[in-house]
Amino acid sequence: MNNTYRNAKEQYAKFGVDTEKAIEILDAIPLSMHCWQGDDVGGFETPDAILSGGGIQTTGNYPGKARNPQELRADIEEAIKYIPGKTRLNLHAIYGEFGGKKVDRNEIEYKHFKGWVDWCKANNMGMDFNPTYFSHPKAADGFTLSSPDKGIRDFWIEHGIACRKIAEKIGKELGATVITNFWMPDGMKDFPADRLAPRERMADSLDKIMKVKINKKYDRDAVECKLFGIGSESYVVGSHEFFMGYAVKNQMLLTLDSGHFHPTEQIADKISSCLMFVPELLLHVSRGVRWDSDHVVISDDATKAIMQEVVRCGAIDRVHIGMDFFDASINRIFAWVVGMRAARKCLLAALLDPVKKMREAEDAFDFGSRLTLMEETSNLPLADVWSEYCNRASKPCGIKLIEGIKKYEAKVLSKRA
Ligand code: RNT
Ligand code: ZN
Repeated sequence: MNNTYRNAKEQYAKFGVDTEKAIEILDAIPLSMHCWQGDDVGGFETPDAILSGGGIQTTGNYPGKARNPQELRADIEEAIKYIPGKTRLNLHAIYGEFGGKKVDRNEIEYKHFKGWVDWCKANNMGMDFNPTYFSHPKAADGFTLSSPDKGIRDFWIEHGIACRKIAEKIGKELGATVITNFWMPDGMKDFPADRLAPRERMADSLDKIMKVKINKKYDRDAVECKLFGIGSESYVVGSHEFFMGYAVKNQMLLTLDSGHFHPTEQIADKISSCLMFVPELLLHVSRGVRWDSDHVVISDDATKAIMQEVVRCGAIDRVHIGMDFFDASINRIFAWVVGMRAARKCLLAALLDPVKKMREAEDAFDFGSRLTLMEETSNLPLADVWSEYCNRASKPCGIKLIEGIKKYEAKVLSKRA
């Protein structure tokens, strides 16, 4: 324990906060790292899926993106050298290993993901899963599970069922629960003449997917809402109200993505309300700049507020935290590392808040003391606690981190055509 940390520990203790306890809790909280930052949401289908039809978009073409599962795994291994704490892998269905063959989305099986499971086992990582309802000819019209065409709906229903079965088997193999997240891009660019029918079809399709019995010990399903996307500005079938209702009705997980609401609306305030009516939540921590742009997460106010709510609701066990950003304009390892570290740093900040004292003041209607506590603790030496935590986890900080990743870039990434 060095002097800087000892000093920080004393300063927090004055507010009744135990930094050791905070570090211990922090280290056990899993964060799910999304595979799709590594190759700009491309995946490994044959022929390559081109990011499209999804109302999502990557921008930038920084060299060195992963071109196959081996490269993606090597890159994730590199990123993890700089990411402290428990990291899970969040995989999309298009990232299966299809052996150069065309395997359509409704035909995928566990065997296509076995390589990932073995790798996760070897790296002591849990796994999460996502059906891929975009970048596919049958999603090109902008509709999948809510399509007016029964053939299209049936195809995507089969995909959803296949994914739940794969996730269940992954969970069984890993001996740990997989969270499977359903996000469908379905929506319209311009004002619809019928907002109801697509929603009825979406609910009906999801019912058919969820009807298939899956062991909840190994797989639990989440539905992700969204306000708008590129090409679905006027109407998204799976809106917040739609999926909040669907999740409450079916007692499944609701996914809140920080980029999926009005640009000035934040998800932090929604967490406590949603937790009252759904069993668990999945978070997609992202950073929208003026729109759902999926910038790399940083320790900004919005992210801090999200983590505060998770901690203050006492909901660490009921809120699964996943990342969802994809910046193709910078070295992708930096993107992962910065985003994952920022999310965890915000969690640490939340765990170091003098919540007990603030609540005592609040219950006594002493809002002046509450505000003062917030402000006076806002610049306590969080960085020193963070460095101590990273040291203990043998993860470099600061300049060393930049140097390390740059070395990998020179040695590995820059050699990729
Ligand atoms: C899109 C959703 C969704 C995707 C990933 C790739 O707006 O946020 O979660 O980003 O599934
Ligand atoms: Zn998301």
